[in-house]
Amino acid sequence: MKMRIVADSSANLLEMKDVEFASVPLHIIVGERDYADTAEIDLAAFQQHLRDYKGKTTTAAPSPGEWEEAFGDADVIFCLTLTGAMSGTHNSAVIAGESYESEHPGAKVYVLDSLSTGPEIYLLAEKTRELILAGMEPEKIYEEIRAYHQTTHLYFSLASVDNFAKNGRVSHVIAKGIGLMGIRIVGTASPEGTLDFKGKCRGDKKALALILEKMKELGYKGGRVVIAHNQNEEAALQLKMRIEELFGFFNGVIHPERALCCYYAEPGSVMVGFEA
Ligand code: X90
Repeated sequence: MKMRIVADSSANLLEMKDVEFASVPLHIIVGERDYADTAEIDLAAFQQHLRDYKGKTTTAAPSPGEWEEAFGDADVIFCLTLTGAMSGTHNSAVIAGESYESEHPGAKVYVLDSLSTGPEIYLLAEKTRELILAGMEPEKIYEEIRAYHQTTHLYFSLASVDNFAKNGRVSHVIAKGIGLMGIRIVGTASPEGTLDFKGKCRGDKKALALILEKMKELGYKGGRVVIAHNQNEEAALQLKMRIEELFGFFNGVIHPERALCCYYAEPGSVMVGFEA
C-alpha cells in the first residue's frame, strides 16, 4: 500500500526523507506576475518585487487540480492544509480528495484542516511520517494525527499585518501602528483557525518573552519546536537559546519561511509551532 503525505506550501516544507511527500503551492500575485510557491521560487527576488511593487497584491489557494496532481498514484493520502477559516486551500483539497477517490476505487484521501499554518502543519507532517514509518494502519494513523493535533499550537510575532489588512483578513484598525518603530504583534491560531492577537510588544526580545510565557502557560515542557522566520534568524536563535536555558536542550528545527508565509508574516516575523 502506497502512502503519501501532501501539504500545502504554507507548511514551509519541501521534502521529507524516507516517505512519499509532495508540497502543493499557493500563489502570490504581484501585478502581472503569478508566483507559485514552489522550490523554484527565488525568495530574495520575490521579496524585493513585493517591496518595490506599489499596486495591489494578493494570494490564491491551489486549485483542486493542483492538489490532485500532487496525490500522484498513492493508495492512501494524508493531506494537511492551511486553516480553512482563512483560505480556500482546505476546501480545494476536500474537492480534490473526493474526485481522487471516485477516480481511484479503493484509494483513501484523509484531509485534515490544521486550523493553523506553517510550523504547526510541519509538526503534523513529521508525526504522520513517524506513524507511516512505524507501519501503522491508515485509519489508526489518521486517528493518532488527530489526537496529536490536540497537543500542538502555533504562536507568532509579526512585524506588520499590512498584507493581511490589504486582503481583508484583518481590520485596518488593528493593522494601524504595527510595523512602526519595531512594534511586534504576538498572536496565535484560535481554536476556530483564525488570527487571535495576544499583545503588542516593542522589539523581538519582548515578543519572544511573551511567546515563551504563553508556551509555558499551555504546558510546554521541552517538546518538539519548529521555528520559521522571515529574515530574522537571530530571533529564532534567541528563542532556541531561551528554550535551552529553561529545559537544557532544544528539540527542534529552524528554517526560513517559503513565499506564502513570507507574504503574510512579513520581514522580521517569527512563527513557532510546538507540542504541549
Ligand atoms: O489566498 C489564500 O487563500 C491564502 C490565505 C492565507 C491566509 C493565512 C496565511 C498565514 C501565513 C502568517 C502568520 C500566522 C497566521 C495564523 C493563522 C491562523 C502566516
